[in-house]
Amino acid sequence: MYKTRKLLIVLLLLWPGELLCAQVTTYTDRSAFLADLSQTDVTLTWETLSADTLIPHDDRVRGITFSYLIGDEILRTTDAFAQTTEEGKNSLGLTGPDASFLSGDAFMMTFDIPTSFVGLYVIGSPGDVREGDITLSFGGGLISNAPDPGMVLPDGGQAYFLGIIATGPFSSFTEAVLVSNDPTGSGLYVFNADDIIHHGCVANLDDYGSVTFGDLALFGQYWLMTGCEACGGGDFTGDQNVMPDDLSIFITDWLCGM
Ligand SMILES: [Ca+2]
Ligand SMILES: [Ca+2]
Ligand SMILES: [Ca+2]
Repeated sequence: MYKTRKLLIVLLLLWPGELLCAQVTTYTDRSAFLADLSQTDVTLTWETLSADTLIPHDDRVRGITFSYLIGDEILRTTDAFAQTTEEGKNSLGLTGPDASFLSGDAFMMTFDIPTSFVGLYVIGSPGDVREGDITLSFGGGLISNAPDPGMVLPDGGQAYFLGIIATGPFSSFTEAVLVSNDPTGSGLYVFNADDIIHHGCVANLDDYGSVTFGDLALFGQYWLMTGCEACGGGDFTGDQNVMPDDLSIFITDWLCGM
């Protein structure tokens, strides 16, 4: 009996880190990451929110809960910087005067729908972020930023992609953490985060659970509207109209996340 208990304790200690360890592949090249995805991906670009929207600790935005403890600062969207897309306006920063994270800051993301992959951009000022400064951890894997940015933005901002894909029989997880290193403890660089990619449901318009009747009701509010910009998220094709081509995408996504 004693031996059985001991074995059980050892098994629990090993669970899931050793017994169910997923294999992870890490990426600093966004195109290579996207090419390897095997599930539907959604991207939190922050564009459906107004600039300066506050995201308090443990608040949820489009299926991701953000948890952090960064002094008395609060996460917020900001339009102060150039974007990774021409039409983009917002990225994620903090309430401080520079609207950015400071080296040493960290936050955790908890996903409503378990995902086997997470990717995002961190964007620093020209020449500020050095190789390995910022690390994403997910599914038992870690990836830090490369020495050179994957993208240089019109205002000189340098965007570094961090991505992790887990594979194997136990490869879905609900948590990822972004950590920025600051060996001096006094702050070396500032950065923003954007374009958070994870497995999700495009048509999850109420940001809650899976794609069901609540989402259908929201979609219905915008049905056949034209020139409605984000259209409550119901314009999946990006033409600012909610038409049969959007409905077709909604139907494809029906019950996604169940
Ligand atoms: Ca954005
Ligand atoms: Ca939903
Ligand atoms: Ca549309």
